[in-house]
Amino acid sequence: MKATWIGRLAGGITGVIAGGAALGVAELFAAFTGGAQASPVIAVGSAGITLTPEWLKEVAIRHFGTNDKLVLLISLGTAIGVLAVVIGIVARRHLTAGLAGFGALGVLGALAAVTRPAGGWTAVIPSIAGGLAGMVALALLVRAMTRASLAERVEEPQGADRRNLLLIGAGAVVVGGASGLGGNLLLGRKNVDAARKAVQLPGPASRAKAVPAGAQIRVPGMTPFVTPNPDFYRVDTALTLPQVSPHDWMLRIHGMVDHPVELSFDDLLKQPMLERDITLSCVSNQVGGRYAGNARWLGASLPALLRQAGVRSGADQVLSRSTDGFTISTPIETIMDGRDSLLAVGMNGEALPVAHGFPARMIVPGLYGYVSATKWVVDLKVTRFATDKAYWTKRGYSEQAPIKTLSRIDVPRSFARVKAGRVPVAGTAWAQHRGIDVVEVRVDGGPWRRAQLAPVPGTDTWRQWVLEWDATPGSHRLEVRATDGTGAVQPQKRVPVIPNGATGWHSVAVTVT
Ligand SMILES: Nc1nc2c(c(=O)[nH]1)N[C@H]1C(S)=C(S)[C@@H](COP(=O)(O)O)O[C@H]1N2
Ligand SMILES: [Mo]
Repeated sequence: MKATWIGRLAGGITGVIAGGAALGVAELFAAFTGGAQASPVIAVGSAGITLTPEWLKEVAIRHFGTNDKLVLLISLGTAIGVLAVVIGIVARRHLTAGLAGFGALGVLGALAAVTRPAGGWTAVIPSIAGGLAGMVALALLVRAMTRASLAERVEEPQGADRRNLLLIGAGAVVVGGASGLGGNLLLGRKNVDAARKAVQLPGPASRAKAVPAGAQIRVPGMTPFVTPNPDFYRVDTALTLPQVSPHDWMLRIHGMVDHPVELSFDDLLKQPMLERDITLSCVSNQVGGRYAGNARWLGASLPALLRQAGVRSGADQVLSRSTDGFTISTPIETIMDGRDSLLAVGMNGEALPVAHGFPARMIVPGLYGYVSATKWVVDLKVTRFATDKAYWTKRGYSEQAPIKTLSRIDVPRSFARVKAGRVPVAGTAWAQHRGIDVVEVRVDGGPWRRAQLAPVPGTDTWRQWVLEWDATPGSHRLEVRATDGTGAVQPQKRVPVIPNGATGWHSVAVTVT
């Protein structure tokens, strides 16, 4: 009885060691072929993201925020660990079945890698190599283990067999660890951090309007008017950040155009640069949510680039594509209607952070990110909505998606305890490109009172507001609603994020003592 448990434990350990060797070797091969996207765990994770049903993705984004990928990787790691233990236990009695297990995992990784939009056929190599390494390690370990335990039974001098088993085990650990570390280092060298630091952004041909002094409401805990880059929300389908060197970067503008354009990063920097304050927000943002940020962008005029290419009549869509194959469809009419649509290279005075699309991304004020803000963009196809669909519009989201009016109470926070007396209630409201004209607050369903609005540089950013409240002891519910520049009041009706953005009034409950 005890012996079988020890045997199983040993089997589990061999499985984990062989699995570790497999992953390590795969990582090393990934450094030479296919890159990080082809390493099996990343490839399977990315395939998982693509295959995940929308409702689940929605839940993931909502609950894990930008950590959704970390959660996915940890779950995948755990699943692989459990599978490796099972394979190791099975392999003690049925080596062929164990080998088939690692073979199947290798094939799964290879399939996932080669079906990624950016995966060429070489993307199968890391998973295949890893699978083979796992099989070799497993076979050697199981054979050595069998010999060592046979020796135990016939009570021969067993030192040699034991030593042999330990040596093979240690060897597999060293090979797996070293190739994993080495692969990781080599992949790390492909990071574009150094190239990004070396980028010298040109000065703007057209400066942003000065942000008025009072744009920032001075209330403790209030959201900053300009979101610092490290705090800017991040939403994308990329499991590892695309590392796009500005030296290799090329933008193609093609499709229904008179003169297809090819632009290097240097060419792009030679275009007249516009500097603009624009608030970006995500269609997945819930009422009261944090998937919105405001930055000072620097970029070339997208309409000017499209005019250089000469958009043919009949075209109504720009289908933009990032290096990792993700696509976004944007109405040409919106891009060209006079708003400051940008091919951005700078964010708050520095080159775009890698997480926000280095070296270049689109920004169109007034449209949700999923129909306008392609990061790591390399391709603009001028086309028709009738011909081409994009990543999210294939998955049930709307093609036309102007940002809906939202307002949010930032202080006091929900469930805060405040002292009775004058309490500043402050927050943020946005209706990009239409602007915010009125913000109203009411307490416990009472009459609406107009908040004081902070000045803004234009209609493309969010707007802060504040209202002094005479707080009386007890529990109270504060509600907010905004009116946009067209006179439309933010709808009270709660609608979900799918298919074109949530609506509803934000409220917080506070206790006054
Ligand atoms: N390449 C790429 N670009 C993308 C996305 C993506 O998944 N991949 N997501 C879009 C969505 S849904 C949003 S809301 C914005 C978010 O931009 P941020 O991460 O810089 O805030 O990027 C857009 N651009
Ligand atoms: Mo988004």
